[in-house]
Amino acid sequence: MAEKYSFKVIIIGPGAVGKTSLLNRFVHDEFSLKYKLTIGVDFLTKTLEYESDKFVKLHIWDIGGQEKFKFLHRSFYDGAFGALVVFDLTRHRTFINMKEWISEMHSIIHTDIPSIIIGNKTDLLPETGQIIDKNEVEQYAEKQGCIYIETSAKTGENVEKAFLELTHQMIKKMGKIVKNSKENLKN
Ligand code: G3D
Ligand code: MG
Repeated sequence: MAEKYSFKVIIIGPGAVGKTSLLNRFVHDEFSLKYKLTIGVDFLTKTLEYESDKFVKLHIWDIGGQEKFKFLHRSFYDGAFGALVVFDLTRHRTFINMKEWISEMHSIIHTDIPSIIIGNKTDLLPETGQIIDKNEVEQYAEKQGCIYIETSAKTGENVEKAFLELTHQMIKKMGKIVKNSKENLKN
């Protein structure tokens, strides 16, 4: 299996929104307490078939227990080519905090990288009701030039879709970079 590209992807957002669970669902197709074992691991790798017979290798970095240690964030962001920014649909505060994560990302990585905003824990909505106004999130995402996707790491709903969408955006961006550099070489 030949991968054409290999990308560093980061998962950021406030604590307990489900970042590690989403990663575990995507990489191992599991939602269980075992995910706790991944804490302390810098990244997980997964090869994804993004189009028929075309593969990409994702190195997905989980901010893990380092959320609180802002001085470590710079090296975490270093070299990231795509980001999943997660909040918890059942806690409004996490939507506010998620915006601070996006600001921090922009202040550290000066170029725009493909990013997806994720509202996680849809499985709990029948219990909690709609706490966060979906229109508000969609408007915010549009302003940031991001797509907004609602997921559940517990049921698996939309998890693969979110990673796949991000991958397509990264491939597109990489295609443009390659094309520009070829043109620059010619000139
Ligand atoms: P984090 O990595 O962002 O800190 P975790 O978040 O993945 O550790 O998840 C925090 C808690 O939310 C965990 O519960 C986890 O099981 C739960 N969780 C994560 N995603 C979902 C989801 O989609 N649906 C539901 N219902 N719960 C989710 P505990 O109880 O172990 O703290
Ligand atoms: Mg975690």
